[in-house]
Amino acid sequence: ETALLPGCPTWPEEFATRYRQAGYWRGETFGQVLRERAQRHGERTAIVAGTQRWSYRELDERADRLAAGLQALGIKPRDRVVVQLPNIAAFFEVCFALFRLGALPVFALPAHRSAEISYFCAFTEAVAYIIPDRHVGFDYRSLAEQVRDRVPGLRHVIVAGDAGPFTPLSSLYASPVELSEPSPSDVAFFQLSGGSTGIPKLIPRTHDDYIYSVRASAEICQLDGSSVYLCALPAAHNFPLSSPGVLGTLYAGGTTVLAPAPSPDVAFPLIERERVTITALVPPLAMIWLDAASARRHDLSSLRVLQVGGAKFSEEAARRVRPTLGCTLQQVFGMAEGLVNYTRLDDSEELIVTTQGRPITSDDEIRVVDEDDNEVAPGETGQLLTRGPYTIRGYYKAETHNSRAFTSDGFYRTGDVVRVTPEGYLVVEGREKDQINRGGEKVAAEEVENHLLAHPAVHDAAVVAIPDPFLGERTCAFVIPREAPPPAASLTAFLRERGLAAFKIPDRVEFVEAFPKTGVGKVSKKALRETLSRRNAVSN
Ligand code: J2J
Repeated sequence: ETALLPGCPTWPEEFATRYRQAGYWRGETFGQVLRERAQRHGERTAIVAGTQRWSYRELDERADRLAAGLQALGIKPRDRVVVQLPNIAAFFEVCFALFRLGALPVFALPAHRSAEISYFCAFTEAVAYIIPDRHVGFDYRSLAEQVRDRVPGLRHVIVAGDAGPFTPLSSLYASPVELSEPSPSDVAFFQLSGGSTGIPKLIPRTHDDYIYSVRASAEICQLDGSSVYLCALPAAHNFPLSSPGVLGTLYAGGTTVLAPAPSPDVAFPLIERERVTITALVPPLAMIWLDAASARRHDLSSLRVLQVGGAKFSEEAARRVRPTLGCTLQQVFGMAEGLVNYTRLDDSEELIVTTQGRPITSDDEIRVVDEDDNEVAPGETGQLLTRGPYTIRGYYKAETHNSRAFTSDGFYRTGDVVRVTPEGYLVVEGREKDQINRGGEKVAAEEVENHLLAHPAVHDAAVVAIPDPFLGERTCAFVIPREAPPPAASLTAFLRERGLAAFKIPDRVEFVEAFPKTGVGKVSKKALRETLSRRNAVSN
């Protein structure tokens, strides 16, 4: 047994043994899963993207050839590689090539910009950064130039498409070479945390734990070889990647269709053409789909399951899914750190529309606690703590933060406020962490505050959520200016120039002279949110 990558906390041996004995961890790697599927049903279609259709055999061969080429470039097992690819077929050949090589993808989102990407590259000491040439009007090669200037350790920029000054992905296909299999208990890749701190946190996931969550999720969603999964959300996100997502579909031998955008005008023709059976959305998109589906311009009759998660889906909208789309709603309450809850396909409509589901397995330990970590009475609301066979025991290289984000006995503090129904289902009632959930996109308040504080006219800043009928929440930055307030637009432009992803730019800026304080002298974000509703009442 080899040790885990340094900087990655792991499960104590007694838990690891238990999870193996219970059959959760089976000692498989992602590379082996693909190999086995290619041998079993090589001619089935694995990936559809635009006019490309790759069979399992083709995906398998491409991964082998790319792995050889990446190795020839000098990329070694455990090297970190920041992967920022949108929903294109190359995403998956790159993933599996890296898995086979034992190199570790760091999954960035297409929306990330130079502030985030430079940080990921520097913090993980990445040797390579893999991008598309362009995507929805944005040129990732110019982003890569900025990142390369800021992170000298980055040795390679690899481009799917027109590479410009960088290395074309297409130049890397080489004759397959013999590679040693990575250890299933070692880290396979890094996911990003939604975060609640000043700097983003990285989540180490192992082959063993992630394959378990993917396999069990595929079973819960009843995926098989006839399943067709439409990947409409960005594939790098934990939800469309693993719940059961693209990897679950692959595990089951089904077909994944990659949608370049999640809008009905792009997704509906794909559902009709490819006879899609299951897809996953965040609540704002689900509402757009419900409105568009009423027009009935496309045949969506193949759709059996619509998964909605990432943020709370209102009961009102949830009730519209079956009558409007003729399929089952599945609520999914998950997190990149591990724990995923699903309503089950055969649950009563009442459970499906009023809860966020229950954990994958009874070995997902759930505790609902008060401020002093004491368990609340059954059915009462409290903070959710969890521990289990696919929930991490700590973030990558974050010892100090880990001692706060995990209990001493290894429970992850999710920061979510929930209650458990008599059926054992979770209902998300709120949040205790300092994060804004902008329609499923997570914004760590402190991260944005730190960027605002870098502006010369800003004395202090506090970022809070404001309710929004469409996104659920939007962001508002309260700013104490040093002197006369600068134009709000100059502050948001400043954040953009610093290379912050667009979804983190405050939707609204309010100038104040001081922040309301709590009893212990901390900024009261609750009082700030109330300030806003008062100001709105005055201006309306
Ligand atoms: C309320 N809040 C939710 C829900 C997530 C599957 C599905 C989602 C994610 C995800 C994921 C919610 N109702 N249905 O990784 O595999 C909020 C909670 C949670 C945080 C995690 C998956 N579903 N949330 O959203 O890491 O606050 O993962 O702690 O991006 O999203 O965010 P993230």
